[in-house]
Amino acid sequence: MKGVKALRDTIAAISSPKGTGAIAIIRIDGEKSHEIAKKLSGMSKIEEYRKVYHRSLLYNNELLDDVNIVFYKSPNSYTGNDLVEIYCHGGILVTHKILDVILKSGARLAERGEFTKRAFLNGKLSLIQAEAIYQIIEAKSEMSLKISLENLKGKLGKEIEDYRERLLKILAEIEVSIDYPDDIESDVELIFKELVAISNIIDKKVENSKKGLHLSSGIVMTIVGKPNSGKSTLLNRLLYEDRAIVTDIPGTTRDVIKGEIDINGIHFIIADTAGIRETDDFVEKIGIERSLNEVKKSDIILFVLDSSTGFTEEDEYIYEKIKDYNFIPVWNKCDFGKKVNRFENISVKISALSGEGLRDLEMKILERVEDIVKSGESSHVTTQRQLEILERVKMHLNNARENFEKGFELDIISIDIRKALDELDILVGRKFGEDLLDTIFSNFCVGK
Ligand SMILES: Nc1nc2c(ncn2[C@@H]2O[C@H](COP(=O)(O)OP(=O)(O)OP(=O)(O)O)[C@@H](O)[C@H]2O)c(=O)[nH]1
Ligand SMILES: [Mg+2]
Repeated sequence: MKGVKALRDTIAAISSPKGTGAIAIIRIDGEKSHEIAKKLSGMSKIEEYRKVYHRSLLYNNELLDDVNIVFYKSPNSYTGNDLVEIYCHGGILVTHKILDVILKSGARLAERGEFTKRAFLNGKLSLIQAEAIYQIIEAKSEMSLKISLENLKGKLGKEIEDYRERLLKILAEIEVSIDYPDDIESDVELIFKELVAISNIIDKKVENSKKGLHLSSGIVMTIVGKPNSGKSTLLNRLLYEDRAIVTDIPGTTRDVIKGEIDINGIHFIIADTAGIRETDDFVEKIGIERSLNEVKKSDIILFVLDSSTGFTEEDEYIYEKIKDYNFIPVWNKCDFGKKVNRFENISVKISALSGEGLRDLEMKILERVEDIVKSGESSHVTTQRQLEILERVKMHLNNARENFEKGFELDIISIDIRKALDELDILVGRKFGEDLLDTIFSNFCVGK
């Protein structure tokens, strides 16, 4: 923290997206925010806070715009400081002229995420809530949006508070046991039980968080199959756009082509790949290597088969490569051919060309990713930073548990519990360093 001044000096920024819109929002925060806005709007006194005032903004007698202004009085604002929001017309020029005048009147341009950083430093938000705000803005799927909203509402924070309290209680009981070592045989038993219980909860949370984090960036789905089976046609169909080149020449797709889709609110990163076959063509070979590489990174694979040719040796070759992965056999061109001679019961029959069977395929995909989705739905941490900390909590608690089992002294065991507690404090932002805050808030946009 650069001292209290850094928290209260006057900053301003455009908080709405760049570009033209119906309305733009300019925020001013800090000591001089009210004074600046009053001067520009010709208001001698603020009658009421959090009320919308319709005023003209003037600077050196020049009319800047007709705007709505809301004044927030510390501590009842987003940042906890005196804050002003100006809603002006959403033109690029008009917005920048107003910001310019505000800066000339004594504000400085806000850094990325500085409003939210102030909210955190003023105790309006926990670090987890501040991070949740960023996640809400960035959310790509309904599910990650839902989890981030829950985290903003404090769900995760409360859970972590609960872990903290339970660990503190364990520490207190260890103290008692050390002070009164005689009558505590059964208490030690209880302490151990509680330690195991909470370390199990954290283990589970780490596991769910990993899956959840993965989920929020998108489930990775790869389309593979022999050349000409209709993979690119399927990609285009799933994306509702002509992304990949489709021809009847086998070996058309050479590189991996990616797109993103939502199916029932779940986000997928989907990759079309070069048709896999044995070939002497140098470029095609590289493409095929890339296809096989994509397979390794996939959560789910769509194995596209051609029902006009039936299952061939080429398909067998591909099957050998993907059989240990989570794959769905997809018999394509069902409008055209009927040679469905493998995976009869577990496959989906579609026509990528006409769209027939696509809904069945989507349902099958959802069925297959159900496990990933379920763990992603439960409350979890949503950033890499949070996950790394939680993993350290897990490690310390597992150490404590092992030391207990090895019969170590209670005060040795309490060292690891304290370390776990420290990490939990860092997680919610009870303890923090300036560089940590810089890293977190520099991801935000200006004006947030
Ligand atoms: N009748 C019919 N033709 C299809 C269907 N899907 C794709 N095709 C045709 O099959 C040919 C190959 O389609 P692509 O989508 O390019 O096949 P691919 O699997 O991407 O081929 P490569 O990139 O060469 O590996 C094209 O002529 C498509 O129009 C389908 O469901 N029915
Ligand atoms: Mg293709």
